[in-house]
Amino acid sequence: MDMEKAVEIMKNARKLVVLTGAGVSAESGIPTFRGKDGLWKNFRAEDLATPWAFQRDPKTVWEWYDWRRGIIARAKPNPGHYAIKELEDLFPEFLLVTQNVDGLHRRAGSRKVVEIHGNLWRVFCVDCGKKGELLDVPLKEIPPRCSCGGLLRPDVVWFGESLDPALLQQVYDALSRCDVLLVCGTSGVVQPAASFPSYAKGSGAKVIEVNVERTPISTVADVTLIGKSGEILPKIVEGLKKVLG
Ligand code: BJW
Ligand code: ZN
Repeated sequence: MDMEKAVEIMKNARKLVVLTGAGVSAESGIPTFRGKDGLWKNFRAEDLATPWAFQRDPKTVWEWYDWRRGIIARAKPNPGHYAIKELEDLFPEFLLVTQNVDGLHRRAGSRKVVEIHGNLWRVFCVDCGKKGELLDVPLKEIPPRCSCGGLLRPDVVWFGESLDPALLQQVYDALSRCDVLLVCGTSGVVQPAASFPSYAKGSGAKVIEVNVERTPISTVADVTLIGKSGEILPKIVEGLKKVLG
């Protein structure tokens, strides 16, 4: 029923925005932040993903990233990632906005991707600002250092930090133009992404949500499909291909 409604909404759309969160990578074996296995050594994301935690204890913060980088390096994109890549090919105007820093969407072939919280394979130096990639798994030294001697940090957005204004502008432009926003695997509690669904809705878009449980976004969504994104998203693509011929 709900699946048919979702396909019905999407088949008439030309401009699609997809917003993803950690739930989309859960079936690749990557722990979500607020799930039961999201805790690392009893720290919550809110304890580690902050500039203050890094200033106080860069070693612990980097140990957390080293652990996550190990899991992500061994992980593979799942059917949910591949279905989103297929949606990119089905819609004339498309943007994938991801909160995930794991890079799995690109590994699945997605190209029109905006990583609003950064990418955990990129780093920058807190002293000289030099940017680069750091691919060692595990890291050779913790915390890693720049050639200038300064501390390197992951090129991600922590709590209390601003998102890249140019990227955000691109996202709001897409949200205000889109016919449909498809929201997958996010708890909808971290701003500003948590407000994207109501922003899109306010600009006239339909909102479809895919999650294993209801979230604050469900009250805004026109349809909430309850289930795993790796199972639901391929069904949406299949349903769309059928009606689009
Ligand atoms: C499945 C599934 C399956 C599982 N299939 N689904 C306004 C009001 C109040 C506070 C603020 C506000 N504006 C800003 C703030 C402060 C703060 C904030 O939002 N705090 C809240 C917690 C209250 N926001 C910020 O600081 C942001 N900056 C900002 O707004 O700058 C301006 C400003 C600053 C300060 C004050 C005011 C303005 C920056 C936020 C950066 C978030 N960074 C992190 C870490 C990134 C780096 C890293 O990964 O290491 O981003 S935190 C973490 O949460 C990560 C995620 O991207 C983000 C969202 O989590 P996500 O993806 O939703 O994951 P989960 O685990 O929460 O949910 C998983 C979901 O999947 C669940 O719903 C499951 O059910 C589902 N699921 N399996 C489908 N198989
Ligand atoms: Zn440096």
